[in-house]
Amino acid sequence: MRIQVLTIFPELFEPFLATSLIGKALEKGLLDARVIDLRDFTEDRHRSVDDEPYGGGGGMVMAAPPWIRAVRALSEGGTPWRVLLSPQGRRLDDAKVRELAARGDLVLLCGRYEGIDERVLETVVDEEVSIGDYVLSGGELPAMVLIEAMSRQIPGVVQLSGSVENDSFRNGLLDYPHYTRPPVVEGLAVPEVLLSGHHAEIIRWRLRKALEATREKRPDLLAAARLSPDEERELAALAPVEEAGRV
Ligand code: 4FV
Repeated sequence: MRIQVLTIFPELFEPFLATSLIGKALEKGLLDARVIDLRDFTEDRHRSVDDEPYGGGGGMVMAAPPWIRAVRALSEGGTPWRVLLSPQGRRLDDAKVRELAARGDLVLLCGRYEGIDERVLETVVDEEVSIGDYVLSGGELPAMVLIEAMSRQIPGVVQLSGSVENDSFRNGLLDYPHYTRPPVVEGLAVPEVLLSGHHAEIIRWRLRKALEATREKRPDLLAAARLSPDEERELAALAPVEEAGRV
């Protein structure tokens, strides 16, 4: 997977690309990520990237020419999928992460200021993606969120952290609860079944807990989840909602 990031703050990505899973994935060549300074594509001696908005209204807008020059330069010899991180974009979710990861060659545009001149979107952007309905000061953190989420789709990357490949949302459900030593914390014990060694029982308990958590916290996900007959059976066997909460 090749990811080229365009930003006016390349230094923001250094620790992120040098740490943990992403760092190992880059080391092992499982991921090819480069960060390019947009100012390298300016032509004035102040290397300026922003200007006054036509129509007034305060704030500054990022000018189109540096972006168009930069994206075209990064697209030479290939047809990378060009994604602008912006609140106007399609909300990022597990399905969108997989779809973008499957493209394998991406250019991520990280805006700043009030936004980017619309003619950049009309000329060198294939898609806008949002990480959530709130306004940040830049597209850099959303780009990191997307890079981290996509890198977990690369075969062999998740294993680099010794964790297993069963992320939440994979089957459309939230995760089951996790426990580790010590066996008792604040008087709270670990569920017996997890100490039983009965793997089939443990798997069934974890499915029930994932279904319960999803039903309680994200009923929207449960409605959209494609459950197997066995999962449907377990869901039906769960205590009715109002009872479930009662201790
Ligand atoms: C954002 C988001 C986001 C908007 C103006 C950068 C900022 C500034 N990007 N999901 N939410 N971007 O708030 O992706 O240029």
